[in-house]
Amino acid sequence: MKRRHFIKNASLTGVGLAVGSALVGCAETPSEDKASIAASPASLPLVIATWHVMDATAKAMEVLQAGGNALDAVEQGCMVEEANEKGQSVGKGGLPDRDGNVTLDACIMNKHGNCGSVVYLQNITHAVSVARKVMEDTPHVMLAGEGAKQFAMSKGFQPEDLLTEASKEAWEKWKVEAKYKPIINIENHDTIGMLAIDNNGDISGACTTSGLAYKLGGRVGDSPIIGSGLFVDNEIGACVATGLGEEVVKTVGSFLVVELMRQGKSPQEACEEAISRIVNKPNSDYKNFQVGYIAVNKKGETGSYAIHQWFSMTKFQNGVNEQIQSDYYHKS
Ligand code: SD4
Repeated sequence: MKRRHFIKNASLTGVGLAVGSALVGCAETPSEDKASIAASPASLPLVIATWHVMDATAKAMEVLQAGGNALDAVEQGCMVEEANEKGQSVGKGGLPDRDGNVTLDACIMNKHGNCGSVVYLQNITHAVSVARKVMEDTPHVMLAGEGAKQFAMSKGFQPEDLLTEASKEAWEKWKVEAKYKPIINIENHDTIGMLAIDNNGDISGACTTSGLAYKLGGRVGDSPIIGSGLFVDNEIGACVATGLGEEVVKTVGSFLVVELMRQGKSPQEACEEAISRIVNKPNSDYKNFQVGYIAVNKKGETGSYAIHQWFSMTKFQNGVNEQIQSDYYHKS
């Protein structure tokens, strides 16, 4: 299994929705090369992504090595996972909300600080590409729901049923086990966030997700929220988040990481500080949820950090495409 499942109980204040938590999943063989070790002076181009997504980083690197820019690289890299029906996380095959609807959130941000985003998008596999069209072809940043879908179709995206047999079965099983009660259930978190620096030294990022499995209908997480799920500042660096989006939004996590890098912190230090803002809140329930960040600075140094074990980053640089096990906060 290449993805992790966070399983346990955690109630989301106000909506009585239980969202997942403790990590019982698994990661691929961790590299000894911990992300906390400072990166050596980087050679470009460079791609990093959340979790174990080597096909996606390979695609992004192929784009960069062919002379493509970082924006094309992150879009095409994320599209690999969106099209992967076996990954029940992103795009086609994503796990649905509790009513059985697959709803996607995605965003993209370029070297100029321009961005586009879609929230609660249905029936369109490549949400990241729709987000790019929002950025490039409209005066807006964000389109939601039916409007986002209509916009996508006007741009030639074909509507399709994103609920695969496997995801439908998982949802039906969830309904039986959880008795469709909104307090205790099992959730999977999944997202791909990707950051790239191209041969010109320019940075772009993207993030795409089906969000929390079995979420309330209408729920939107951090992933399409610029500054929370993703932030790029071409002068400084970039960050992308994964995990329980509500906690990322509350701390505007990705923007925070980039601002910390602006103040002189390394990507690793900045990710650690952003996690500490979450876990050190009064009454933080951090033992029952996961958040992870990956970041890159203008020098091509990278970092990653999470609350819990098993978060990882895939990094493709200098001809090596590898999974790097992330350091984490909660060690006991
Ligand atoms: C969300 N942050 O919708 C996303 C979920 C996620 O790995 O990252 N899963 O809250």
